[in-house]
Amino acid sequence: MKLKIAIQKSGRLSEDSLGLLKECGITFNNSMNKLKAEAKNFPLEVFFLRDDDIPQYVEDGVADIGIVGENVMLEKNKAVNVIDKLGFGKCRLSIAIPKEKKYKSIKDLSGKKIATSYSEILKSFLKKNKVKAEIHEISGSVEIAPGIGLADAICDLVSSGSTLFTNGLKEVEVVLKSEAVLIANKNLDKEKNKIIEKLLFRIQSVRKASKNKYILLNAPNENLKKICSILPGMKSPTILPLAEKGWSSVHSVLKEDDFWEIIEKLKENGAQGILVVPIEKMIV
Ligand code: PRT
Ligand code: ZN
Repeated sequence: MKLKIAIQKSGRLSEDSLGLLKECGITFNNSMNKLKAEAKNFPLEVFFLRDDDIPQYVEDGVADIGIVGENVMLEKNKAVNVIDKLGFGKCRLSIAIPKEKKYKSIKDLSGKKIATSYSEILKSFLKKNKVKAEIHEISGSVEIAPGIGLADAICDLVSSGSTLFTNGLKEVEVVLKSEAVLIANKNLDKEKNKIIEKLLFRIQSVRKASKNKYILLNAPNENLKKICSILPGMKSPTILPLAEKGWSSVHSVLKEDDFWEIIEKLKENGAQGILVVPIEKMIV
């Protein structure tokens, strides 16, 4: 029995999707530019597909699970379960207008023509906000629509914002924040769910590890109590005596988000020789 996973064949999510499986210790036999690949050391078969097709394939059970942007999942509105957020492919779906146009509130979109490839998501966003606007569905190069007189506004994905900028547009509303998610078919049997559980355990260990750093530092013994109270640690920090009298080595785990703040406090409290190293896997 093999679990079938659908991932994007070539695009923004391809490298990270495959990279995640590899970080989970899963390796593959055949070359990657085919339609399918079989894992050597895990009951997994990978299908490489266009991202737009992934929700449908997962709903139909052609693939058991899939990795796709939340934006695509919501737009396609298929009956699938979301099992986990994956932390990559982050972007937002936003409404933008020509930068010289005035904008006070969402009401300013009333009666306007908005070009988008995300008409379903946009439709429900406008409805929720009680705005009546015309949606003009186009499949690509949405950002040029206002410039060629096709629309007054656009609703498209944004990450750095440079595409909007170079097209003379400004972001006025965030419709949705999105990242890659792991979706699953709704009717999987026990055996497949077991494989998913195993895979999910590995994914979560990899994700946790990437969010945390291992820290080693030297501290004078009289400051140890204070330094330990600054460090969160998985349980409590490890303390080892140094050869030099009156000093100890302290080891712990830090969250990436708290990193700079904690480092500063540690320095203020006499920590020296601070080393911060990445963690590959983290099992808690
Ligand atoms: O061929 P296939 O249909 O599989 O791929 P695709 O061309 O439809 O999708 P692709 O590879 O472009 O994107 C796949 C997924 O990546 C999207 O569905 C999102 O979930 C996610 N993602 C993250 C993005 C972006 N960031 C992103 N910036 N998808 C698209 N963009 C585009 C956006 O449409 C705009 O044209 O990048 C441009 C804006 O980028 P900035 O950095 O200039 O703001
Ligand atoms: Zn696509």
